[in-house]
Amino acid sequence: MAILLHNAIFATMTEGYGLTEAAVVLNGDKIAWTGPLSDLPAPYADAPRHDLGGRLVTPALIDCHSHIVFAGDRAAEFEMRLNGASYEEVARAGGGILSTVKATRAASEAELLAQALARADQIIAGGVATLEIKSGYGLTVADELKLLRVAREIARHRPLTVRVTHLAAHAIPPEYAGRADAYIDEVAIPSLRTAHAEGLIDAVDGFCEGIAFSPAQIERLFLAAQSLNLPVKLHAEQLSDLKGAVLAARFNALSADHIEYLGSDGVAAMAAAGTTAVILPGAFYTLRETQAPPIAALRAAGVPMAVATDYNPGSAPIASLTLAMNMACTLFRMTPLEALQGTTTNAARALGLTDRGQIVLGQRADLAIWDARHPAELSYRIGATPLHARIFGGRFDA
Ligand code: DI6
Ligand code: FE
Repeated sequence: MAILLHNAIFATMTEGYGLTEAAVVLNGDKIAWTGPLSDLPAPYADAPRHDLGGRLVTPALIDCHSHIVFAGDRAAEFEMRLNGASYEEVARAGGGILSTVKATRAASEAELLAQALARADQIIAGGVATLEIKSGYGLTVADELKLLRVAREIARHRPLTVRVTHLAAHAIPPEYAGRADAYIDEVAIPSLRTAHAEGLIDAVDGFCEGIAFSPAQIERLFLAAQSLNLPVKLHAEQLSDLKGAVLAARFNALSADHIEYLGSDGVAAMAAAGTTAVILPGAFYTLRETQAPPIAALRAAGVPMAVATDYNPGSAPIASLTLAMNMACTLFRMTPLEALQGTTTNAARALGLTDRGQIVLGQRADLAIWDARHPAELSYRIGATPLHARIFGGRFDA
């Protein structure tokens, strides 16, 4: 079933914004034709026409880094930090990630799914059609598998493509305190093998940080991922420079994420490997960090930059991808064009997807229609989501 979209400004995201007023035909779940309405091929002459009233149309947004499968919330921790505690102090005091782990382990799969679906709905309402979701709040083999199943299940309930990432190497649970190597051997790697065998995962991630796992521990996990032919990603250089991005690049990682403390060696390694930088200003903002990622150096080196929410209960309780774009511009001096590339073409790249992120022939028919005239408005507005309508797989949302 084909539909025709016209009277709109399309940001095709080819060579910059790639703005055009040409018409677009969607056929099934693919973009089937673009061009001036006067050249419409005969087979599409009778396709239902949608006059978009001069609105802006972009590829549907892609949120390439989130942790939305968890139970509970961390409003109390938010308050604790406002009373003076640092993120690391909260984590070392057994709070932080571990309080979410406790609540998540206690929750049933059905409860986790219901909570995750509510968060997915918030994200979809922001114009997103592809969402990456990580595990990482279970931290036992059984609980990590539980989270991964819930993440996979979401796409069966919502018009959304979900890419699932294994993140058992997210934190060291209390029962493994001081035994991070044993955790990698007994939980992270076995859960990875089982999850892969059950078809639950698309990529493997880890948290390389003083409060989490060392580069040597991450390397053992990455070797296991490599033996299963699974692509890797890494939370790297968020709070310190452990050279995680250099390690990730050595494994041809899809992305290195956060990277506030990335050095010039990391920038060069990512550029050489084609690893995408995933910029997460929501966490930087929430933690009131002061060291911004080296955007100018990444730009100069030609490292592709993506922007994501990092939606999680601790460091980034942010559901809005356009707000993350605004923060990337205002806090990190990314340009509105880079911010939109970061949630379309480069976000697809960070997930290893080549079938989406641009409005061109043959790409998936996932589009966002905005109450806006120029793409810079998406990064410029704060606290309003100017989404007019969303199209997923060639169909308007009901
Ligand atoms: N880095 C982060 O910012 C989040 N995870 C990570 O590896 C924090 C997750 C949390 O605090 O719950
Ligand atoms: Fe994260």
